[in-house]
Amino acid sequence: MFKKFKNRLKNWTKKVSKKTEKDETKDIKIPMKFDVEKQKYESNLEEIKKPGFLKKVSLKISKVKISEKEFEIYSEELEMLLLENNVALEVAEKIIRELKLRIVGREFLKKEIESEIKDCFKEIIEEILVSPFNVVEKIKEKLADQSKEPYVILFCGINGTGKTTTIAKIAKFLKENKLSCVFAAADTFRAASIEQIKKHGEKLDIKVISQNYGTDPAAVGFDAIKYAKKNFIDCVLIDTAGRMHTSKNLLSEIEKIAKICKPDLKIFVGESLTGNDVIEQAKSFNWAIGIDGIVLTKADIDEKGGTALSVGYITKKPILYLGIGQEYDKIIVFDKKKFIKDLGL
Ligand SMILES: Nc1nc2c(ncn2[C@@H]2O[C@H](COP(=O)(O)OP(=O)(O)OP(=O)(O)O)[C@@H](O)[C@H]2O)c(=O)[nH]1
Ligand SMILES: [Mg+2]
Repeated sequence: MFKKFKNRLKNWTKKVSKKTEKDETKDIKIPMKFDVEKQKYESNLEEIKKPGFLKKVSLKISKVKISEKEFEIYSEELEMLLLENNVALEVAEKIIRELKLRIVGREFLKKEIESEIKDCFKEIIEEILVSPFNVVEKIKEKLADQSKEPYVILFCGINGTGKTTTIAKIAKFLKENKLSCVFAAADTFRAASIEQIKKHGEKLDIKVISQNYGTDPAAVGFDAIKYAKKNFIDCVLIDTAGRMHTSKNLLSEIEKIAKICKPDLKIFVGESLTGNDVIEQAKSFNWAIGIDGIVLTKADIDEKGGTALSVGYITKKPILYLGIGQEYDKIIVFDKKKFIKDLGL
């Protein structure tokens, strides 16, 4: 994730700080600043005596300002960079607006400008990313409160985004956290979907509740919940058929599943790679059933990473997990701090 984005963002901050180097010394107040620097160097008087020290100090204390006009030039380039890396227009504009507020007209020490711009960026990204909640804790809270009711998670999304694989990965992750699961094979539409989830069930030693193809998916979910209650299983993970977010009929079908199964958590599964499309999908599913969180899959093959930055901000829902490969353990809990670090900030 981020390979290209990270490098180009780094180059951009470098470029802005380099350009401002040309403006340098015109508004430096050497005596006052020298005193400040002198204090810093008090403990090392020997250093001060060395030839060239004054020049070194004045370089450190050179001040620069970025004017609104300069910022406009650079922000155009930044906007392109963000858009090219799958950041949605609305989010790119927000980033630029916030950055402008933070850096235009402010005096920077020349030696610090690059790191200051990076810090501003970091602050903005931190604000934009919705903080995820801890799913395991949520499950344990419910089980502690109403011990007879299982925790129900419904997965939705368009075709082939990785819903079924994500369910298997999450089941393994929950098992490692001492939570038992049952799968509801509620994709009764796509050929071989029931066999696919049964295979995962066999491999992970997880019971799969299924009916025939063509049956009502809500009934399958309901059966699985009944089974979990009877057998003291902690969680029910409901797989659903991939459906286009533009199809009203299919969205009303998932609405029905949600109405009948009353999930505690509705997770939208989207592909990290698909940029603005995934945002439109998340918006549609959110409109239909009110999603609680997002899993972005295929982050391992996404070099851009901007979708992760945008989808949460636009839907105001947190990214909970990132899928980073096809195997069961290729899932990570979404971590804002790590995400920002990976962005090179
Ligand atoms: N590289 C990579 N591949 C993934 C990831 N998650 C899922 N896949 C692959 O994506 C393909 C589709 O995965 P499924 O789990 O069947 O997707 P689905 O959303 O259930 O598909 P439908 O049920 O047909 O809508 C499979 O080949 C998975 O192995 C991921 O995080 N990274
Ligand atoms: Mg599936």
